[in-house]
Amino acid sequence: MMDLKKDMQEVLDQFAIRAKNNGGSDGIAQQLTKGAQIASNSPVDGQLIAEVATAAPTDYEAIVLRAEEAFLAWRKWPAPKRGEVIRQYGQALRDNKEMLGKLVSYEMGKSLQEGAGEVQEMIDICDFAVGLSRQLHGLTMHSERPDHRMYEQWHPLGIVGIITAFNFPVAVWSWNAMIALVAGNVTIWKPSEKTPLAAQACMHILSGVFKANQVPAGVCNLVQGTTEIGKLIAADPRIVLVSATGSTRMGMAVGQAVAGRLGKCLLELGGNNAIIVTENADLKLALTGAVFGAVGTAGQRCTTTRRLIIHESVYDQFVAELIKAYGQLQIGNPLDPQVHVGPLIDEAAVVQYEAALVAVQKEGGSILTPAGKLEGEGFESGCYVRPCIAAVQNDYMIVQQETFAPILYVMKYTTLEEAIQMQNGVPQGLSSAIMTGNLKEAEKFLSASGSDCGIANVNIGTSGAEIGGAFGGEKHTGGGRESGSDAWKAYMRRQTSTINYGDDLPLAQGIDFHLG
Ligand code: UN1
Repeated sequence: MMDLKKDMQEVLDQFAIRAKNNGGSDGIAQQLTKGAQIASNSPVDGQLIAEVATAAPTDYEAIVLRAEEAFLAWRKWPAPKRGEVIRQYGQALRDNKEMLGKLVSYEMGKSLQEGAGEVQEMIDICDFAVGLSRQLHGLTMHSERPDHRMYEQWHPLGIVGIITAFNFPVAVWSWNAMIALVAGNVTIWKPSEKTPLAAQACMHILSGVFKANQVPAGVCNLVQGTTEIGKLIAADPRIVLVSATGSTRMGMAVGQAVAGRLGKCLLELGGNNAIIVTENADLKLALTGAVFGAVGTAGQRCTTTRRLIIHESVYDQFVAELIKAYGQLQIGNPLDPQVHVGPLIDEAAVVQYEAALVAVQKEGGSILTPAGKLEGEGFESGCYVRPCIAAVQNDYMIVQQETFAPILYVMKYTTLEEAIQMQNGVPQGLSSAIMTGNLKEAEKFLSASGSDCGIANVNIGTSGAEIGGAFGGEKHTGGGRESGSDAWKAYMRRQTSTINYGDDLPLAQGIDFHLG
C-alpha cells in the first residue's frame, strides 16, 4: 500500500490546492470569495483534505457580470477555434489523468479504477466536443414560395449554469461544459459542496489552457457554495440554461424555479434501475453485470443497478450465485487496487442506508447477506457499509425510492410482460437492462411497449454508459439528455431564416395582400 499522505500531498501540490483555497475560478476570482469556508473531508479516512472559501451573493453577482461580458467575445470565436481550446484541455487531462483520478478517488471515495474512468470520460467528451465544433449543423428546407430559401442555424444561448452532484464530481461537469463551450456559451459551475477540490483541480488545469490561448476571463467559471448558490442560479434570468444533476427533490425545486422565469432546464435526476434476468440469460455474464452495477461506486451512481427482476426458473440459482459473489467483495480503502467497494460519501449516507434496511424489513422483505455499517481498523471514517442483497416486492415504498447506497433488491417474475411492468413500475426512468440470448425477448424489451427508460441495454448492466450516446431519462429522472448524440442542441438556440431573392413578395399559405 502506498504512503497515502505523501501521495496525496503530491496530488494537491500538482493542482495548487492548499490548506485553505479560494473558491472561485482559478486566477479569476482571487478577491471574489467572501463567503464561509467549507471543509472537504475524505470519506476514505475521515481526514480533512483542505478548506475552500464559498462565494457570497456579492461574489456570485460579480461572476455573473463577468460571464456576461465574456460571452460577448466568446460567441464571436469561430466554433472550430473554440474546439481547438477544448482539444488542448483534453490533452492536459490526459497528462493529469492519474493525479486527477486519485484526487477524485480520495475526495469522493470511489475506486482508483473508477476515478481514472471518470477522467477518461472527461477526455472522451473533449474529443467528442472537438469534432462537434465542426458539426453544429442546421438543415436547409425547401420554401413553398418561389425564389426563396429557408434554412436554420444554431447560435449559443449565453450563460449556462451547471449544478453537479458529488458522485461524478468531474465527468458530469465536463459533459455539460465541453459541449456548452464549443457551442459558444459561457458557463458557471456549482459543484457539490462534498467534492469542491476535484472541481478546483479541473479549473486549475483548464486555466493553464485558457491562458495559453488567451481565452477571455469569465468564459468558464466556478462558484463554490451550498444549495444557496444553486438557488441563486435557478432563479437568475441571466442564466439561460440550467443543467442540474442530483436528486429528484433537488431537480423539482430547480425545475420549478427555472420554469417560473421561462428559462431552459436540463435535468438528470434519480434512477431506480433494474436488470431483467430471463431464463435465457447467460448467467455468468448477468452476474458480473449485476454485481458491478450494484456495488460499483458503492451504489452511488444514478445508473446503479438497484433492482434485479429474475425469472422464477433461475431465481434460486442466480440469487445463490449472487450471495456467493457478495461474499468475495473486498471492502475498504478505494485507493487500494485490490478493493472493490469503498466508502459512502459521508455518515449521513450511512444513516440513510441503515434506514432503508429497517424499512425493507418492516415492509416484509428479508436481507439475504450480511449487512450494516462496518467498524474497526480501516473503517474509522464511519462511512463504510456492507453491500447487501434484499428479497422484496416491487411495490414496497422503500423499493420505489432511490437510496444512494449498495442495496440490491431481488424479485421474481413469471412472464416477460410482467417483468417489463415491474421494471417500469417505479417513478424513475433512467437506465434499464435485459439479460437474454433470446432475440424476441430483447426486441420486446426495446420496443415502444418495453422499457420506458432513457437507457435500455441488452446483455450489459445499467451503469457505465459511453459518452457518445445521449444520457438521461424519463419521468422523475427529469427528461434531460446530456453528453453525446445530438444532446448539444439543448445548449444552443435554433434560428429559422427565410430569404427572398426574388422581386415579388409572395406570402406563405397563399394569402393575397395588396396595398393600394
Ligand atoms: C451519474 O451517476 O450521475 O453511466 C452518471 C454511468 C456513468 C455516468 C453516471 N458513465 O454509470
